[in-house]
Amino acid sequence: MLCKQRLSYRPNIPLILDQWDQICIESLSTQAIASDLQSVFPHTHSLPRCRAVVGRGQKSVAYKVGVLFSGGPAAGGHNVLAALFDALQKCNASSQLIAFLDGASGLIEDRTQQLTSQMIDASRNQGGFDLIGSSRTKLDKPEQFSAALQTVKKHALDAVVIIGGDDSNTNGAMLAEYFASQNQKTQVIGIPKTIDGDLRSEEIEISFGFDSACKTYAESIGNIAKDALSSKKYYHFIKLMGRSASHIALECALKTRPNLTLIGEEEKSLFSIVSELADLIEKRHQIGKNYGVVLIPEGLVEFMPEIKFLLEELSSGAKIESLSEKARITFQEIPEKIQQQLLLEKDPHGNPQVSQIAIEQLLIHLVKKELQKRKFSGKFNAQDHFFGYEGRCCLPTNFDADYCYSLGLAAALAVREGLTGVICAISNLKAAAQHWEVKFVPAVQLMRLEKRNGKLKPVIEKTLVDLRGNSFVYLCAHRARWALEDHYHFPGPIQFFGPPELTEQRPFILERSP
Ligand code: FBP
Repeated sequence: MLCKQRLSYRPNIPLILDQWDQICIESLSTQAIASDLQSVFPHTHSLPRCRAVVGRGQKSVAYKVGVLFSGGPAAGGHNVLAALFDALQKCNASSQLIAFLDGASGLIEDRTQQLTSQMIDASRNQGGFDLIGSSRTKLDKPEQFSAALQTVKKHALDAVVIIGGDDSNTNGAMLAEYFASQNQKTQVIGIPKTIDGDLRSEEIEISFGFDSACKTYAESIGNIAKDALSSKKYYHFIKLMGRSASHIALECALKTRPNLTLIGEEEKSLFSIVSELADLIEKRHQIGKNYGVVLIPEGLVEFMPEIKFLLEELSSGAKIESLSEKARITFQEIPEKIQQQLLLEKDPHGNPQVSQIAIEQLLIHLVKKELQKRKFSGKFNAQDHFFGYEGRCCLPTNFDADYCYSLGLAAALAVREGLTGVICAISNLKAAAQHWEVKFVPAVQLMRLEKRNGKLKPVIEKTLVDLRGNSFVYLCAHRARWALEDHYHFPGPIQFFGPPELTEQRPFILERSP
């Protein structure tokens, strides 16, 4: 019933995008990029940043645009498709929106589906990427680029819109460069998607999906905190998705105020974290509390120096028998099941599969051992949880529904104005949607060379938690109190209808502090 109701929600959009025939693009600055990147992007390294302003733009004609989702789902993706579809139709009723099925593999294997108004209408404001599917296919082999070129030529596409995170927009930048090098006019336009919140820049204030995912997790964390407070018998160790960056854990911490939130970027060692947890449990026991809530970002493993060192040795091909003494000591402390998870292959983009590593269980195991060593006389019963997949395909919040629709319109504008190699950015997101601004950032300006699978590759740099930023500073200022005095917040479910203070709440990551 709710899904059906949501079909008729009309997203709020920036005023500027409402004046379709009176918008044009104004170039802002061109930022010089590092010389090692210039040689990788000889045709696209000097694109300017730009923004939409009132003025006379290009004449709208009929366009043929390809679109694909890439990477993990994030709530709101279908609204990007809906807005693209609507805007292209507005340009000319014979425009076509062609979906590449299952992500970039659909592009290189020429698996397509023309999107119709019935398909679009049935997916407005709905979660998931199921209308056209997604994948983590990495574009880096010459034969993949030439296959993509054949596909866009065959379908005579004016543009390809890639809806994805840092790795997918890296794909986009490479594709834009390749098409330019082949004198192929097809534009490549990116949309910032990922629940992780780590694809950011001055103009890209947040990626879509982050708000819906954090609100979904925060509801469950609040419920668990209420259970902890009611039953008073468990410590809940909750791992949260987010890859390397701890944005999701930090955002959920500010929403729910658990007893302890670990932030990967603090780079604490595994054994100091175990000791901190054991201290917390002892102190709470002394005041009669044998329960609590702990948030753990999944990317913590990548920051703990001992595990980082171990992962580096393992990924450089070292066999268990030939690990250095330092790495072996860490490895031996880890239960066998988790040792196996550390040995998992990296994803196609060279990222460790941190969502598959049960760091929450490892911490429970080591804390138990530590408490035994300390001859702890209280009770320590722990429950482990992992919140990840359930937050990626929920119904988008009003914010994500509006934001995604606006991003889709911005992509259509980029098509009309002939931009390529850019990521669409909607900024001033703290304000009401009417006041949002529309900008375009060349993807290469967010890139650097990074070691992936042992080789230097051009990639969009992940934005990590800023340890001097207001959100983290706020957490630091309050964590000692939250540790012992139970200040849990219980946010409850996402609200779609009702007063704006319930339905329009922005993520703290935008507000900067609660
Ligand atoms: P994207 O970067 O593609 O948006 O994916 C985000 C994410 O949900 C991470 O938080 C998580 O580590 C990963 O996907 C899980 O990947 P998979 O879906 O392949 O298990």
